Amino acid sequence: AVVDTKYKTGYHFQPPEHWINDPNGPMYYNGVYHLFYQYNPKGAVWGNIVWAHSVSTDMINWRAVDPAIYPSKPFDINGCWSGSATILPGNKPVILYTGVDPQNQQVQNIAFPKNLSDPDLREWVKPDYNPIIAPVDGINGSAFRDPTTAWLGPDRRWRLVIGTKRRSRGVAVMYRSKDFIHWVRAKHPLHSAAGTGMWECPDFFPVAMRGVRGVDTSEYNGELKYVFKVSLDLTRYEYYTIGSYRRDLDKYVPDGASVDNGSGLRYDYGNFYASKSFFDAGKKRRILWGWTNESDSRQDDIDKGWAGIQTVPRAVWLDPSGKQLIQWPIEELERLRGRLVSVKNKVLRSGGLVEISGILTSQANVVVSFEVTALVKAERFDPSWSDPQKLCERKGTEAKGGVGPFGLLVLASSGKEEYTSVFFRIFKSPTKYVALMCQDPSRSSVRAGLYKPVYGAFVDVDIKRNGQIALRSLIDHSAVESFGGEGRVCITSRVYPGMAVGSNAHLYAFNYGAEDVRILDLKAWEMKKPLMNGA
Ligand code: DQQ
Repeated sequence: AVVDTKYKTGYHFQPPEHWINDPNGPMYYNGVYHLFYQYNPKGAVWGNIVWAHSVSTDMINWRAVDPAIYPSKPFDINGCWSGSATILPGNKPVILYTGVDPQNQQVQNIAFPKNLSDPDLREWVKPDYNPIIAPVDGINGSAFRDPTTAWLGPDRRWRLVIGTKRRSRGVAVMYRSKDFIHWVRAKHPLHSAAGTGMWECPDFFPVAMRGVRGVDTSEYNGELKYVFKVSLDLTRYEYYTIGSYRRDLDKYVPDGASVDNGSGLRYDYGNFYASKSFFDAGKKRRILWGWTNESDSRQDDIDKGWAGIQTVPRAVWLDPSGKQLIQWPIEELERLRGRLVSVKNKVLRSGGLVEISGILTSQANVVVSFEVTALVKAERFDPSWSDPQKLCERKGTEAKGGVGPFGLLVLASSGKEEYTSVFFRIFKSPTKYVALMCQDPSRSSVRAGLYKPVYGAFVDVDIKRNGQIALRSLIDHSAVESFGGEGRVCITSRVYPGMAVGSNAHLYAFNYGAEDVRILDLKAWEMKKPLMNGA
């Protein structure tokens, strides 16, 4: 098949061709990172799903090996869907995944590496005693999938959860096992929430209360908080809460700092779904992978011969406030930084626009810190503005403000017919200042027929403290992955410029607010292309 490379990303994970979706079973084993993912070996639309498999020593350069798990037995003949890896004591990896059986029932299967001394763990064995967990006793067999990484309890029993629903209630049904093969359903789910619909790809893991260090899923001590995340197939958004894990009840209890439903906290307020984390025992950090779908049409995907990427792997840890997570691209990504341009201490006057030139900006990484010199002209924040995405829709790039919009225009054509904007606005409420971050692709392409949602989120920064707010954007041809407030808010978009392609893509810093803003420090690097699965 011929693959149209015009919009292919350079350093975001993807295979040379065809459809991909969820990241599966990410793990670290003997110095090698493994990423499996949902893959259609026959085309650029969802279907024929297998677990494709890639290996890496830095999570940036990837080598493709043969698919690890593919339909071959009754227990997975209609699809090998999402799942997770667990490293068992004695350093033995195992995979649990959802198989779709001849009756189209979703069942849970186990697979083991055939040869533990193969560093790539290329071959996986699916024992004939599969499935190991079936949808019985009232569980809906068409809504029963995506087993988590298992964790060990003080009673030496393993636990895992599987996403399901009861009517419109999302449920993380829990199972326990002594031997990892025989699983018994717990009377009570680990967690559930009314009105959210089906829970896909649940994830449950501990985070340290202080510091950036990651924690193994089975670790247990008094200094931990827990994160519970689900993907909602109704809205195609994810949300997470922070809480505690009541071992006595085997229940997760959210702290209540954010709401426990689809309007809650998100890892990414943009195009990001079916995410999964794992503990990197090599560098002692927790890593998050997420899938970013295309925003062009199904026919566009078929025509270009590929669809879907994974976001750049992000390290995740608890914000010192304890109320949310912080995410940051893994440090290994910085090895791809090439030519650099920088701007220091430059005032962006009201209405100002500065081009950042001298490098190729279609595959780049921009890091900028802005200083808001005065807040007097900040617009009043209306407390009824509870939905930041709507606020970003109403107050787009062009809408003049008091403090902001200021930020970046990326993948812009020289005449500004096309651009994607990433920006902040600062509002004043009676008690505090409110920072809004928006990513707006509505002018990203002159082409018709594209999905161009405006995304937004409030950034929990204290702008009054030193007037500073930071932005980092990973620009990669058709992907814009942005981190606001040092990783407090992430927003990923897919864009398909018609003109702002390759060396015709420009980068600008802008300020369309009434108040001046200063660029304290801006650095933009061209990004090199890593080895990407042979593409
Ligand atoms: N994708 C998989 C399912 C999962 C969904 C199938 C989430 O296991 O629930 O490709 O995107």
